[in-house]
Amino acid sequence: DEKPGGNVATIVKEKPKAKRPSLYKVLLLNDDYTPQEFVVWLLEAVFHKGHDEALRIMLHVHNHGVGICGVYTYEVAETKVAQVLELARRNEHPLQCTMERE
Ligand code: NFA
Repeated sequence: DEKPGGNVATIVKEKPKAKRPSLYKVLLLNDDYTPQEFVVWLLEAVFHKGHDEALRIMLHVHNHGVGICGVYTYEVAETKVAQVLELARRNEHPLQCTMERE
């Protein structure tokens, strides 16, 4: 819409800023009382692991003291931790679960 010599608008295409969300590891902690089969069941139910993978993760936690159940965005990780703690509490197991930024 400009006459010669007038202002010429420069159109700058802004790059869509796709900020990747921070990711959080959900960690399961070993204890001496929670039954192994409860941990396997929980890994299947809460973290959608197949039976073999659930067994592998449970044994890793049992043998090493801590293990990763999965990696999620903040709110999903927070929900998983809350679900684990509530299921452990309801079943009177001392199982502990926490999250840590990757
Ligand atoms: N260490 C527990 C037991 O021998 C099993 C367990 C595994 C507990 C992983 C918590 C996490 N009964």
